[in-house]
Amino acid sequence: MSEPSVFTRILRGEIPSEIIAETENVFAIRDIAPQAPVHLLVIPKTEEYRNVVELAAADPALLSELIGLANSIAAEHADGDFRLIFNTGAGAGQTVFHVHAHVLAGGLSEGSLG
Ligand code: DGP
Repeated sequence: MSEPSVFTRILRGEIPSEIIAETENVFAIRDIAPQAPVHLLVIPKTEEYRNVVELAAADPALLSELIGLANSIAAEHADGDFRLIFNTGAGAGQTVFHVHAHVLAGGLSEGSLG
């Protein structure tokens, strides 16, 4: 058995982090190292999927639930517009292999991915 992910430990209350929103199968927290004025993470409660490709293939309804929560928290914490980023693989900057979406919002530069 591998160790539980950092996000599972947050969900269990073993690592402090406020759960700012949740649905039956998904929860949201603030990123510990924000890269935008609003930087939230939306995470399935299960850690069985390592990345968004695995999640989409195995459980599209759960991916849809995740995107729905991203949309609601972007409306609650910013003006409703947001970037949704899934780093996929270590070479793309993924460090936690429990699928999660970064929700970036608020004061983003126009016309740029950076
Ligand atoms: P990624 O690099 O795409 O795997 O994103 C992992 C993110 O998780 C990274 O932006 C920082 C965040 N993170 C890691 N550990 C913690 C933690 O203990 N608390 C919170 N709130 N965020 C964390």
